[in-house]
Amino acid sequence: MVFQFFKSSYTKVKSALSRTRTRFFDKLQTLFQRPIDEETLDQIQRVLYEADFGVKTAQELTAKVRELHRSSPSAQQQDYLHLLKKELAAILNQSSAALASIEKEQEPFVILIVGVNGNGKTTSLAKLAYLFKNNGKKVLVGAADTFRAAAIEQLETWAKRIEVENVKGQANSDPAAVAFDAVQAGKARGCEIVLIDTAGRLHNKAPLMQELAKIKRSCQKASGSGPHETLLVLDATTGQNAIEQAKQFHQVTPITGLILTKLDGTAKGGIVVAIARELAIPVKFIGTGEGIEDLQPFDHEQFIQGLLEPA
Ligand SMILES: Nc1nc2c(ncn2[C@@H]2O[C@H](COP(=O)(O)OP(=O)(O)OP(=O)(O)O)[C@@H](O)[C@H]2O)c(=O)[nH]1
Ligand SMILES: [Mg+2]
Repeated sequence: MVFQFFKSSYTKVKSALSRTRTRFFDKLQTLFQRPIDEETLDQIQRVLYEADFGVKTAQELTAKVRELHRSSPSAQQQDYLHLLKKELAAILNQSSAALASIEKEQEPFVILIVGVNGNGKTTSLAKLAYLFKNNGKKVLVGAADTFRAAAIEQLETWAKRIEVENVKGQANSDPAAVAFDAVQAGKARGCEIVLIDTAGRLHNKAPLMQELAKIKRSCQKASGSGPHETLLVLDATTGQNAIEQAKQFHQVTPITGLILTKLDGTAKGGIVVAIARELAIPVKFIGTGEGIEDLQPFDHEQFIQGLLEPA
């Protein structure tokens, strides 16, 4: 199965980046109009750092600006912006937003959603389910967050609203068993996509991380070939800590892609670049709001344009 229908809406990406753009791009534009001396370069580096691009990237990009100024002292604002766009593209280009593809006989396509508490797992899962549903896929969601009764209800409410199948267990029951049942039910009911929600867990709590590995094995056992994607949900507003979370989750259960939520809620959208730089895991989707349609496949060209072009 190949998911060619995922198209990113630039209007949504641009609107989600508006806070970052006002805090970062506007300052940068002003700085590029000044003489590029050491003080201006310091400020450029600070602006990059404050937007969460990460120390290394902030230093390197500033060094590139210095180099351009040395080699072409007459360079203008547009030349510097062009340089930054090119450098960012080189960093972001490395990751592909495409979901894995599977053969028809391996269906259902199983996606496991994991992450730290409150990062936006359940909401992103519902948004993804909606995206698949709207593209003609038969979808089932499994409520393997059995830790909180409210979580089971939350997913059930979404499932009813977007009209997809739902499998749930009892509160406090074994989440691995619910995941197993959900995949089995997906198979039996001829679903093409099964999305499994899991409880929020702190990346430094070993028993909870082991539980995740067990849930994953359960999906494997039930589907034979899945989970085909294990997507880690990161909250863009948590800044550099998101990178640490990703490293720890990846160690316990290999992550195939990231969903970076709440880009609309931060002025530090540079975190996308820091993540691409630090982790060999592609950002596959970005969360651009709380609504059901506010999930976009990550398109690095749109992202750079949204960041470095006037509104
Ligand atoms: N603004 C904004 N809010 C979001 C986004 N994604 C999720 N949220 C909000 O974040 C809050 C938490 O979302 P949930 O989906 O319940 O998070 P969770 O990771 O499932 O939480 P736990 O199950 O408690 O670990 C909700 O209020 C969501 O509406 C986003 O992209 N933008
Ligand atoms: Mg949840």
